[in-house]
Amino acid sequence: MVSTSTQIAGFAFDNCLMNAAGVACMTKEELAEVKDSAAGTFVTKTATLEFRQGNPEPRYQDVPLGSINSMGLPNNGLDYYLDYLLELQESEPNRTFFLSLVGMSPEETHTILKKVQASDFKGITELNLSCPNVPGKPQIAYDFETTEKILSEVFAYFTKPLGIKLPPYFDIVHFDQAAAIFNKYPLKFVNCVNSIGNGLYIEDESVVIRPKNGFGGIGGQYIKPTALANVHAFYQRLKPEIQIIGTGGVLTGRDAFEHILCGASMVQVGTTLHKEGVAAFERITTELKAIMEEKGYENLEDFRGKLKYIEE
Ligand code: RRO
Repeated sequence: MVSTSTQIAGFAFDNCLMNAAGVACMTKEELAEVKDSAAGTFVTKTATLEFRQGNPEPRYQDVPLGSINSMGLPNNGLDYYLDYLLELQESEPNRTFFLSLVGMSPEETHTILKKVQASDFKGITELNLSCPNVPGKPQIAYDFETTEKILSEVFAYFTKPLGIKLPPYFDIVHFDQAAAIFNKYPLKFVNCVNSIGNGLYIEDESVVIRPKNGFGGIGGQYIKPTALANVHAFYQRLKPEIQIIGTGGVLTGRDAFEHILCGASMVQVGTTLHKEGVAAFERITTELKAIMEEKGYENLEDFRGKLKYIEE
């Protein structure tokens, strides 16, 4: 019997596939649909302290090789997601879910994390350090000084399981510098990667999304090689207590297999989930299990991180 079960931060999940934050997770209804699908768990849309309308539409476009978005952090506010997660803790006490969040400023991030710390929330928190789409707000994790300051302040009071969502990095020195910072803190995971920020997609003579004159985060097939490189670079550099969640370009079981081979303990599906709906989880799981069966792997530990190099 082949199993795709996994663990993150000591919590067990019966499948390693889940949604990527931003897709199918804005409302309780969408979250319930992911929860009741073949996915192992869900993560909420990144929550800010208060409700946000986000950027003007059109702000998300599926395109043949992926997607482009400039949503601008629309969400229902922390309490909406936290209340739902607290309800689920009662009705589904044997499952663990992820809460994604970030403030519009470091101060707001601390206010939010202190509320989560003070609540009865027993799940996993993902701090989004990589939103590319709020005009005037740079992607936090491209600024190593600010990132380190936030993490050092957060771990002075936050004791619940916490991981971070990262933007893609493109330079070996940046992998080294980022990993050296993350290794100083009791992070449970890093999630690689958010969308590749500020791409431009053109149809005929026009952009396809309204905000920022068409600039937006790129997801889907375009980004798999970058995502795999980030997963593996951090798998090689981070202390073993910090697990990796792999996100980016997962259309098939083969894509999920490659993320795990690069070191991922959980694999998230964004653009494909948007295109195909929650049926994608069952299809990708079936495809992943078929690959594992053919190779004689019974569980993810049999091949996680075991990417082969060409010697000499
Ligand atoms: O809401 C968004 O525009 C958005 C966010 Br917060 C993010 O982290 N990644 C992304 O592609 N879009």
